[in-house]
Amino acid sequence: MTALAKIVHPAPEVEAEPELTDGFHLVIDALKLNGIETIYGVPGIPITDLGRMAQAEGMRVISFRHEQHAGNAAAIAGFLTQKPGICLTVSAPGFLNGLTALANATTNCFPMILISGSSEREIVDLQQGDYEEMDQLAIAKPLCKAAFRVLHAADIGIGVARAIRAACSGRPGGVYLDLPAKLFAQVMDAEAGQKSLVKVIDPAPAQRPAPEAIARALEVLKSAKRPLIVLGKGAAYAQADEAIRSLVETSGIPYVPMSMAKGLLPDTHPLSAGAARSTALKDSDVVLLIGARLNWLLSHGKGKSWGEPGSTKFIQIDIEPREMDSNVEIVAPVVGDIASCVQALLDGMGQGWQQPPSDWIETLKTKREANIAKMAPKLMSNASPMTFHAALGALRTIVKERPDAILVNEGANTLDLARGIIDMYQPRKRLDVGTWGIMGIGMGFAVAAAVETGKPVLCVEGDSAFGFSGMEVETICRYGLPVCIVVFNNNGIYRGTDTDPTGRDPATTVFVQDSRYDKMMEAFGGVGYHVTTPDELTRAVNEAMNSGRPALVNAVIDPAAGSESGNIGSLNPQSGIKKKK
Ligand code: ADP
Ligand code: TZD
Ligand code: MG
Repeated sequence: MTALAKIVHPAPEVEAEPELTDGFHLVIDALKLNGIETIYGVPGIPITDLGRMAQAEGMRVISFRHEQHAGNAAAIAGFLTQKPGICLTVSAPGFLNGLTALANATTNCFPMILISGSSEREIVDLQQGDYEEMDQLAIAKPLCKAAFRVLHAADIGIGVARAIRAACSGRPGGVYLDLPAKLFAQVMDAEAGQKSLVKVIDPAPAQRPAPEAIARALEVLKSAKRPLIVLGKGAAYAQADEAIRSLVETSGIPYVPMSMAKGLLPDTHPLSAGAARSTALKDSDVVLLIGARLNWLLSHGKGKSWGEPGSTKFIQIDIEPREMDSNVEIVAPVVGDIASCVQALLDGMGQGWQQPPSDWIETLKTKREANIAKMAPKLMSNASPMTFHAALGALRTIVKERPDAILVNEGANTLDLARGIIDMYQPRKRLDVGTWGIMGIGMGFAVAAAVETGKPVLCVEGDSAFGFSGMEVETICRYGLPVCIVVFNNNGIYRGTDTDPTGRDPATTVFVQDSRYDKMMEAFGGVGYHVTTPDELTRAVNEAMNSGRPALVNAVIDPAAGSESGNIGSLNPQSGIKKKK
């Protein structure tokens, strides 16, 4: 055929159909492009297909029984990985269920994104009573770090990028992303869609401290006779583990870890003053806070937990400038990211650094050894029913033998005593109730810990605490996760011995006596154990953790052993009315 013939008789051209994409796929593509591989959520209108499609596209989609636990899972995934954990919910009620977790994540400085489907704007804004109608964006705004809504498919890429950057940069926190139902079905050209996506470059940029701030901090630190480092969960989050260890060891300054910073250096480290916490806080003259706020957990940096007013000088490393002077004067604020700040301090110490006076180190060592010796016999009792101490003594040995297991812990006595008794050996292995002291994080944290790290998880749960998220044992069984739950069953909140003075009802703090939480696990195919002595507890937990299968150990604890509110009973208001004799 000649070229001319071609022109004269052109083959009929078939218009190629442009390839299309839609809101569903763009959300999934945007998350995947940013390295987000897991979604925690509960399905329903309008996001059921989003979950299905995400799964089909290779994402891990973990479905829960209640959004609060999916949200808690997302929050702790954020803490563990520095990537925002994603929680996906339906509108109004599902959104509200997830919102508690979003607010808690923000309070704890964990990066998380709550993505909720929402009803039609036109109807919501005219309050015409749509299915699950609620102005979710407005409600979320005051409870999280940032809140965004996307109305056009072409803006999904930017919306997801903004959410990621807001969650991770500076002080991490919770972000709400509102996706109205109509958005998911919007169609656009696939190529244009791909181009609209944004891969967030450097979502948490290093924030290097000013050299003057480092010099000032070192001056104050050098002047100290009784210096102390306090490590908070910000230090654990920062993943600057080697630099932090180096700072402690090079400076020779003793340290106290806050609850979730335990294990950043092993609790058995010679410079750990964890077991001499009261003395360390009270008698220190210079305190270097690293990723720890002077909130209620540190008695606001004043009062009877600390020395005379003005006798303690504070240096604070934090990424959030407004944290400085929040409770007491910070004489040397060091604003920046922990990795950079700690490294700068280390560099500034150089060769000529003087170790702290040895009498201070000795004082803390003596106190620590005395406290440990005083505790030791309590941990060894083999009495039945068990005391908290005896049961925790058994678990302490198990964690020592399995230092890479993740410990999830909530309750009152079960929390406060476990924090003191169970030594941690590795960073980010202790996950607990955090800044709010919130009950209900247990099963959500356990699921995400197992999913994100692949490590075995040991949950030590008060019987009340467990009840807040207990239904998620089905989730744990459904995904076959290596989670061993130990319920410290003392028949109630703090104690199981209260009575209703009128004799009519059970007391407000007690539960059904001698409940068998182990049967809940058996209901879903996991293994249940019922134990009454530390030896039985040890055997059961070891067997469960060796199997790698879901298990629940119902550990019978003396109902009279606990104290009101664990270690924080003093925060309870007391009635001003004197009881009649
Ligand atoms: P804890 O309860 O363990 O005392 P807090 O939650 O009170 O810890 O404090 C954590 C602090 O760490 C927050 O003030 C937060 O701004 C800060 N933070 C979190 N990540 C970083 C980081 N990468 N660099 C600096 N500060 C950080
Ligand atoms: N609700 C929420 C969401 N958080 C809370 N902290 C509380 C209620 C109040 N609360 C505590 O602070 S501890 C606790 C509650 C209900 C339970 C303590 O009982 P437990 O632990 O069985 O978990 P112990 O070992 O019996 O003390
Ligand atoms: Mg209890």
